Order: sequence, then structure tokens, then C-alpha cells
Amino acid sequence: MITVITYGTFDLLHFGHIKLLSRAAKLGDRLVVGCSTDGFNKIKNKVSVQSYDERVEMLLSLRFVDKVIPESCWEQKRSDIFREEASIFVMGSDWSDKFDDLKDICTVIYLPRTDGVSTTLIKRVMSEGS
Ligand code: C2G
Repeated sequence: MITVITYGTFDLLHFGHIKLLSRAAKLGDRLVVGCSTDGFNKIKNKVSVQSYDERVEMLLSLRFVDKVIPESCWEQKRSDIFREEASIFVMGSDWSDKFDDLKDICTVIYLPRTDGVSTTLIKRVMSEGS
């Protein structure tokens, strides 16, 4: 049983997120997603349109997401990886090299980010349309 783990805010779940999550899921048998809590978003200086609960519900609706855990701090990844027995850690390429410190306990893979879509762009289009 190969468990893959990844993390993010996943606000206004979009095609870029889906592409990341589906590619991550294909790398193993089980995908665990760490979803940033509203409190951790503040630490990341990110403001979500959707609440943590809404973002978790969206993630759990995806057939290739097996489990969602709260991400409340930068430092929890190592213990999450041990607890979930994850052997592969995946992030989009905008995070390249940032989590190489985890290479001693799992395979770290950065997947190409999907161009042309972002939560920021969606928010801008929504505000122009409203
Ligand atoms: N992503 C992507 N393509 C996009 C947008 C996002 O591949 N067009 C990927 C990001 O690289 C990331 C994941 O989707 O791997 C989630 O993106 P965000 O919700 O923006 O997450 P972020 O704020 O980068 O939080 O501890 C890690 C952080 O929680 C990551």
C-alpha cells in the first residue's frame, strides 16, 4: 500500500488543483491531503473565499482523495508522514526544493504547476463579474 501525501489551501477548487491531486493519486494506492486550516492560512498570509469545512468537503468529493487532514502549521509534515505511513510527498513545482528536507523519510516529488489557472485569477474574474 503506497500512500501519497500533499498539502494546500485548495480554495475555490479548480483544474490546477484537480490536475495536481489526480497526478499525485496515480503515484500510489492512497492519497492523503493536508488542507490548510483558516488559522494556517493567516500564517501563510492567504485569505480563502471558502471556509476550511467547505474546502474539506470539496476535497473529499474527489474520488481520488482518500483522506483529508488539517494542516495547521509548517512543521507537521514529518510527523504526518510517519503517522500516515506516506512514502511519497508531492507538491506543485512552485514549491520546488522547498521540502527537500523530507527526502530522508520519503520520496519528494514536485509536479509541474498547471498554467493559466489560479484561485487569484478566479477571484478577479468573479469580482469583475459581480
Ligand atoms: N497548483 C497547481 N497548479 C495551479 C495551482 C496550484 O499545480 N494552477 C498546486 C500547488 O502547486 C499546490 C497545490 O496545487 O501543490 C495546492 O495549491 P494551493 O492551494 O495554492 O496551496 P498553497 O497555498 O501553495 O499551500 O504546506 C504547503 C502549503 O499548504 C501549500
